[in-house]
Amino acid sequence: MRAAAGGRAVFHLQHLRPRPPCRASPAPATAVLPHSAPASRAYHRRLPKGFLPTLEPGVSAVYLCRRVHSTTCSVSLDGRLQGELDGAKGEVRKHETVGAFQKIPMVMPATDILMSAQRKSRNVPPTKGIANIAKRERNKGAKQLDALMKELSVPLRTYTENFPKRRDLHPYERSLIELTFGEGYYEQVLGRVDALRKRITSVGKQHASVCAKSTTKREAEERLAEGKKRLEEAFQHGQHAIDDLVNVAKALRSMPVVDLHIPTLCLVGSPNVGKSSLVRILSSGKPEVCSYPFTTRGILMGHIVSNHERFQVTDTPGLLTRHDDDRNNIERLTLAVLSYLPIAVLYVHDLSEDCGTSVADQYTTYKHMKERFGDRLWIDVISKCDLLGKKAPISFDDADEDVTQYRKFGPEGALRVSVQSEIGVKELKERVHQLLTSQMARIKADKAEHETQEAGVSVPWRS
Ligand SMILES: Nc1nc2c(ncn2[C@@H]2O[C@H](COP(=O)(O)OP(=O)(O)OP(=O)(O)O)[C@@H](O)[C@H]2O)c(=O)[nH]1
Ligand SMILES: [Mg+2]
Repeated sequence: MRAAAGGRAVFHLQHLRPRPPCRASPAPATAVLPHSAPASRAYHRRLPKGFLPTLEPGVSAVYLCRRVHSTTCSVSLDGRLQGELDGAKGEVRKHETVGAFQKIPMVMPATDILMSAQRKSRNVPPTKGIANIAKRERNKGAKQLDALMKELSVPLRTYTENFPKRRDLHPYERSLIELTFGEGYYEQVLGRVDALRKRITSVGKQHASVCAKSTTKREAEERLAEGKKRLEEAFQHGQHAIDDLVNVAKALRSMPVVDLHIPTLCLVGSPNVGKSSLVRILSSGKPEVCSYPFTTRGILMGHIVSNHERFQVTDTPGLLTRHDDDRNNIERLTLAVLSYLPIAVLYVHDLSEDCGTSVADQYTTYKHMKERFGDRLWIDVISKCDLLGKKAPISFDDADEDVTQYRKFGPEGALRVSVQSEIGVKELKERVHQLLTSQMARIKADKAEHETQEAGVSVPWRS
């Protein structure tokens, strides 16, 4: 069931309504956290309950990041859609970039920050030339407390300043944050880190000032010890916020990176229809393939390299037949890809119903997706065609003539493919290549149009 090829996805921008994390999904999101190593378990220990891994199990985050690290680029989004997104806030940003998660700072674990701060502050000497013992001691105490306060608070300031603000992120990355951690969690963690920084600064200043007023050597020593104790207590009291930030940073850094300038093929369809099996034969991506729905619970990027051309392929979680408002966060990841990235769609239909979703339900979901994202370049694939016609014919009494047609032939122009029997695979690869080449042309045209607009030159054929 495994093979290789490559592809890319391009995304468009449409409305994706934010919702709090849904726990009524077919299985708890936390049940499929990537990797089972103890380190991995520790890493996820403090992630929020609604945490949803966007990285496929078994896929190396490091591999993905290293591979596409240099692909961060700027992209101009469709003006209307970007306007829709930003209009409400009165902000109009014409340029959006992806790749912010690969630039977030490394966060030191709280215990390391504390140990380093204690070591450095301990070695701070008094100002040279103070002959009076009491004055020298209080000078040293105040300086050491000031140093401890700074060593504890400066890293926290660096984090809060250098983690991207959600409003500055590409809409795709914004939705990844929301769907992965749950609404507001990211800001909440950064807020707690900032609150800790303020508390440390306040406690440190207060005790340094008290120490500086000591009248004897002994008093200065006692006030220094007391100040250190209070600072350490304040830090330890709030250090969970830093540990949470460590986990947020790790999760964000391991998210698959997409290059918006490379054509991307996005596989979409109901659960268990064979999307991941197709990703395996089309690209370098190796998503898990299993005989139950929602095997794929996150976004996975694979690549196709052919004749010096590079394409991206993204596997997505299956879509159930229901209203978008009722979708769980796993399904919403698929909508985020479709909504915000410039992708071409490969829609997978399983007319054998081996997937467990009826043909009628698959048709309903397909129609909805086609209405919503029909402006994308698109291929329909009927999967598992080795299973078609194997069962004794059953007469269906479809209420809708369109469903009857769909049951027999699938959507117009659909390709019949079987990964298992290798039927239609060559033709599929050719069609995918054509599609992605057309997508490349679209990307170039959009880029040229954007550059023309940037230069302030009117485009006569568009006016
Ligand atoms: N007979 C047959 N089975 C297939 C074919 N392609 C995939 N399958 C089987 O269908 C099941 C689902 O395949 P996946 O590729 O995991 O399907 P998916 O759409 O990615 O599933 P989710 O990620 O759960 O939405 C697996 O048991 C596959 O072995 C095919 O061409 N023929
Ligand atoms: Mg899958």
